[in-house]
Amino acid sequence: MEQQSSAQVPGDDAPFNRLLLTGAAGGIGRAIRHRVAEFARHVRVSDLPGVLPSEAAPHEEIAPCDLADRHAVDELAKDCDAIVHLGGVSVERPFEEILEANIKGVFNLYEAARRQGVKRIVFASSNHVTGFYRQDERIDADARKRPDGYYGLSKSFGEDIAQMYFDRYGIETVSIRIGSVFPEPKDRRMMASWMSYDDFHDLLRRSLFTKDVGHTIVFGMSANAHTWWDNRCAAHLGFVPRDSSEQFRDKIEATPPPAPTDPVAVLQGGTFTTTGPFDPV
Ligand code: NAI
Ligand code: 15L
Repeated sequence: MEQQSSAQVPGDDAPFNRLLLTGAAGGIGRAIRHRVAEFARHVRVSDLPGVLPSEAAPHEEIAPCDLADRHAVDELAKDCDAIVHLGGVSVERPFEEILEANIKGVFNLYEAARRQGVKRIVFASSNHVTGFYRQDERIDADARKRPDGYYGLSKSFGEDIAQMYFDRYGIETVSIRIGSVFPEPKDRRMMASWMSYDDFHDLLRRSLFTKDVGHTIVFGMSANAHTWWDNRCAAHLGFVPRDSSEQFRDKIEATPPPAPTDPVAVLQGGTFTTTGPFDPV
């Protein structure tokens, strides 16, 4: 269990009583788990059975759950005021895997939110909802979706279900079309798409606490020197990233460049645009 600093221990004045964090054992989940303590008195920490360490901080409840299990997800959302939904398959995979974790999973989550009275969700969407735009195009959240595979399709479905559950039931969501949240960019493409954990944390706070977001779509990126995304449609969140991928430029540019026609150099979705099909021809 990571050490908690006293500044991160929630007090009686924490804004939410109980926050649910799905995907808590994943890369982003591990990085932000201790930080979400400031958002709620109790944090329900969830991931697939068997992948979370059993130790919990005093404010945490460990709640293993397969998102594809509708009844279990309903129980998971009980008594929660808000949800940060990171759980699911995070790369391009055969449709059946995406269907269970991401499509049924996000449906189960929104149904549980409706039944349990959850009013705010932050959904980890992805830049792969618009992965077929070229890297020399600049798009905003109103641009037509161009998913680059089953994974991107599942995130597109997640955004649509978020819109529908706002229009029908008033459940508010911020869908963060995350670029690349890692300790540092891994290649030239990520020089444009990279987002630091600090910037992600700041955007998370704004996504949870800005009033009247309805369903807002925001691109999750740091203040990189060159970006493909324009966040004018999410200006009401007041998100101004502070970090930049520039600090990694020399290291990245010391690696061999891809061929100019390689999708990783041409399309915003990079290699996701060519992963699969998975079925034999
Ligand atoms: P990750 O793959 O490291 O973590 C995802 C977690 O979800 C894993 O711990 C996994 O066990 C869990 N999970 C998978 N299937 C599940 C199921 N059926 N039930 C319950 N839990 C399940 O991914 P990462 O990088 O931490 O990303 C978090 C979220 O953000 C994911 O939804 C991903 O699609 C999204 N995202 C991440 C980006 C990034 O740059 N890291 C970029 C764009 C989107
Ligand atoms: C994603 O959606 C993935 O979850 C992550 O693993 C990265 O590959 C990221 O997009 C990206 O586009 O760099």
